[in-house]
Amino acid sequence: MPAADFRRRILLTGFDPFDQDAVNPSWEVARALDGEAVGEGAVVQALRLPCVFGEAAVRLDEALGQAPAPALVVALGLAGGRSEISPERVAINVDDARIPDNAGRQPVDAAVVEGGPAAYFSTLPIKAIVRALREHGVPAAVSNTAGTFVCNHLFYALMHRLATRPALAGTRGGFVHLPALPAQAAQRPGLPSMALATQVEGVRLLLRTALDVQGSDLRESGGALH
Ligand code: PCA
Repeated sequence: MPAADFRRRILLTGFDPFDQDAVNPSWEVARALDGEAVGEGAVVQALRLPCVFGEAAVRLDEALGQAPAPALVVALGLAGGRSEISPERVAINVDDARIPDNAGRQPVDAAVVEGGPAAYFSTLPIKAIVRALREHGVPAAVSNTAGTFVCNHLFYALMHRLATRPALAGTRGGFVHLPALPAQAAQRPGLPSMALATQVEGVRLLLRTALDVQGSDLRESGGALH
């Protein structure tokens, strides 16, 4: 059997462009890392998801169901206006769309999972990730809200699967928002941005940190007053 068959799988998702954008850094970063080996014997599998409520989670489910179960699942999305790579702390059980998704859906105050818990915490070591990125010169900060659009929807759906499916009991996962790309900022003066190469390096580092840090996360503040 080839060595690759023994490798652990890291599922790394990115989204289609949305809201009239031509590009989404989350997919550009995921595809740049597709097939790359991270740490000891883990390999990245990139997955492109539609920016559509419901469908994004269905496509994620298909990839989660493949064998072997992934060791790590990191979902990426764009947070236009942020200047740092931001691991999200918490997913909430709410869809409340300010704009329509790519299929024209615009749910308001709907549950992601009917009857599900109000929220799930990321099981990524978000503090250790922020520390590692900053030490390597990549701007990063914990985020305490993933919003209420498709990113939070996917994040909640992911954490619900990881929490409830026995086959995924050993899988860690979470969501990370990325800044816009410079080309996007050029179209919208004043929008913070980060070069693709820096974003790719940051996500590479965060995957390595997530594999390396087992057990409890660092204990240092990543809080916000509001
Ligand atoms: N960002 C949006 C959805 C897709 C994406 O990349 C969000 O933050 O919800």
